[in-house]
Amino acid sequence: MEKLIITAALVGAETTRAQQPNLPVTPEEIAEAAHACREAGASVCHLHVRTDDGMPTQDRERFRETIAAIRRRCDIIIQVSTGGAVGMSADERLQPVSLRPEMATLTCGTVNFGDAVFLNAPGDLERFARELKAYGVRPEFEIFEAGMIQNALSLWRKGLVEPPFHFDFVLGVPGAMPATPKHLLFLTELLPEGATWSVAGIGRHQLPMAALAVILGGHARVGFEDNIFYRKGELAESNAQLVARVARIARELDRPLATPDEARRILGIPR
Ligand code: KMH
Ligand code: ZN
Repeated sequence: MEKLIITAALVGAETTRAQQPNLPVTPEEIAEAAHACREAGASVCHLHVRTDDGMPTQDRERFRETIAAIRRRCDIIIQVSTGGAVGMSADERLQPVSLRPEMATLTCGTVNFGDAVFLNAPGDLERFARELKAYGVRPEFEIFEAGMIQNALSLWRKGLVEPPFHFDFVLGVPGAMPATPKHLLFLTELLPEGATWSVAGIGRHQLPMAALAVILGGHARVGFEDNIFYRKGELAESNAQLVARVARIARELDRPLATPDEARRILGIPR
């Protein structure tokens, strides 16, 4: 079994300060949070950014500033979001890719997302894949439903993405695939040979999904993007507190944590 990669999803586009007072928002706050998560055992940072008034934005300059602030503090793989927020155009969402981060997300289809629709039309998938390829950015395929794995493989058949492939199962979004062991196992069985996977359980599903990933040989994503609570009725103090708990579980289960360089090797990211 490979070492465990913990991804810290620090900010997201939906979580607000009103819901989680410790949500990092400014570039400096996000960089502080990334550093604390690295110290706690994370090797990847899934990155969204916000405007000064806390609204989600895909502004390239805001990403540039935030990435520089993270780089000043620590070495961690930076994975920019190309999902952005529901309703953003493809042009808007793609902005941070030209900064040539090590990784970016690539959502592999359209899905109901609470009361909204997260639109990812077939033509957009191809465009996102082309753009990532052009800038030498490794994709992480975001999988909200089983059929999205087939969409990722179809990009492969068209020569738009190259192995090794890394998939992230986002489970427990209202309107999409539930976060149960059965659904997770089903998804892992659909992956092509040699692919790696992580799981992001939404809300109360974050902890059990992360624990399952540790046991099954997958990788785990935690953080305020997906869950703001430490336990029922108790807000988490920080993103790092959520990372530290998964790191403790992994140690107890004898699954060592990957450093950023080890994660680069596992994910096929050139150093
Ligand atoms: N905010 C969601 C609509 C990603 O980062 O690539 C999309 C999302 C996925 O967060
Ligand atoms: Zn995201």
